[in-house]
Amino acid sequence: MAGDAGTIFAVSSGAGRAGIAVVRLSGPDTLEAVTRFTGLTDILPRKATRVTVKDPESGELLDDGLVLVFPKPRSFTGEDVAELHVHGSRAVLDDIIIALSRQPALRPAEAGEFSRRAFDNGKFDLTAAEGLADLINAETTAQRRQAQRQLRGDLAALYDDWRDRLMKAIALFEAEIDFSDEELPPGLRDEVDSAVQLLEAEIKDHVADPDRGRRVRDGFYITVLGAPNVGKSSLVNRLSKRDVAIVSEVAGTTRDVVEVHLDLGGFPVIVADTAGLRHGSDVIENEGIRRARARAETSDHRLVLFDGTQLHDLDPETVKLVYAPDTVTVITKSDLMESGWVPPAELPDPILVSSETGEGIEELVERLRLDVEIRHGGSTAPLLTRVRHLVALQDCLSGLSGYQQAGGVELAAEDLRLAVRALGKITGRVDVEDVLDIIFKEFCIGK
Ligand SMILES: Nc1nc2c(ncn2[C@@H]2O[C@H](COP(=O)(O)OP(=O)(O)OP(=O)(O)O)[C@@H](O)[C@H]2O)c(=O)[nH]1
Ligand SMILES: [Mg+2]
Repeated sequence: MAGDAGTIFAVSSGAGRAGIAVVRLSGPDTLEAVTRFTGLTDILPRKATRVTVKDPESGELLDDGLVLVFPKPRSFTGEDVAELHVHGSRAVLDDIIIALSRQPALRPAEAGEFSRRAFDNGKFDLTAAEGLADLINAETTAQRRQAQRQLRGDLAALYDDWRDRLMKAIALFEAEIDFSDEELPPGLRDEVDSAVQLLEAEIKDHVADPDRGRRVRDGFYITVLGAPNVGKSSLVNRLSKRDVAIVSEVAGTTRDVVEVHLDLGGFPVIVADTAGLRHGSDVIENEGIRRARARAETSDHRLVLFDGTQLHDLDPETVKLVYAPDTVTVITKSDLMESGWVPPAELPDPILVSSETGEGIEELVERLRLDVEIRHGGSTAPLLTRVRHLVALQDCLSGLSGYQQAGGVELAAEDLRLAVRALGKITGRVDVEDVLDIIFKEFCIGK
């Protein structure tokens, strides 16, 4: 990212035709540029003002619309910001962008540059910046909620609280080193020890299931498994309300893993259709079966399908699969089944569906949604959402355990500093040394 300040501009609304599009500017020459394009000075901050947008060179009318100005520091980036709301056509936007580009003081923004400036100006911490990116990419309700919590600063508050407590522990500990030959309140070391232990327990709890937040962010994986011809592809098509996978009466139709992305009651899921499990007849099919099994193992949930017209002839290998955790047993083709059928004893708690008539599909979706919700924990506690955070928290934990095992006080202090630095890296807000300075200044021990 080019670090130079300058004044940047970009179309901030989405691609394609739209009623309205927003062109945003940020930087020291923003207000001057607005004047050049609209002829207006002293525009009321944060109030929509009707304007005509003209090419400053040719004087040609480019469009009419609204302008909003946000003088620094009360803006998204912390700099002077303006938004031009114009008609969202390619022609209008292209001509405005070309005219803006001709201004020597302005240049097009790079990807993420507005947010980068907001971060540099202390508008938010790194986790909030990541939350904003997630919110922009959110496709389901659960993704939106998680991203908004992170953007709001829930995650930062958690990590900042841990960092503050660790800072205090360090300050106490350093005091003990510095004043070891003088009178010190008794029990100082015990206080540090118990603070570190408590912190360690809380962080360990937070990282215990690092995939929970990740699943909401990236999606839950569900694999559809079963013998050839049981109706796996038909079910995936029914669930996605589209014809994504080829369906035929030929056993062994599906060869590869076919993925569909769905919104399941607000949760993002990735359903994988797979090759029918059998002792395959050719090399390609065998590879498909290997992939099916591999995908099933790494999935969050599995659906194991059995053909309702073939329940007298269950494949023992497939039956074994239903006893894996997070697995739902599904009996297919209910429209072809005789009334009075009895569910086989080997299949626990099956859901009966027909991809032909849609029977049982709602029940299946509800069951999956509940399973996903249980796995997600339904918790509102901030969740770990990124590997970056996990790595830093693991560094922090190794610092804390290093402290507990350290031979001498110098080493122990270094371990604590390592732990606090790792936490600081997650939010990226404050330089660790700065905070240490503040804490030491506030630390009244007569020094
Ligand atoms: N009547 C009825 N037929 C179904 C239903 N589900 C699937 N079928 C039929 O069963 C046959 C096999 O369906 P597929 O969805 O291709 O089965 P599959 O499990 O994906 O098969 P492979 O990819 O070969 O492993 C097709 O002829 C479907 O039309 C159902 O609910 N009712
Ligand atoms: Mg198939």
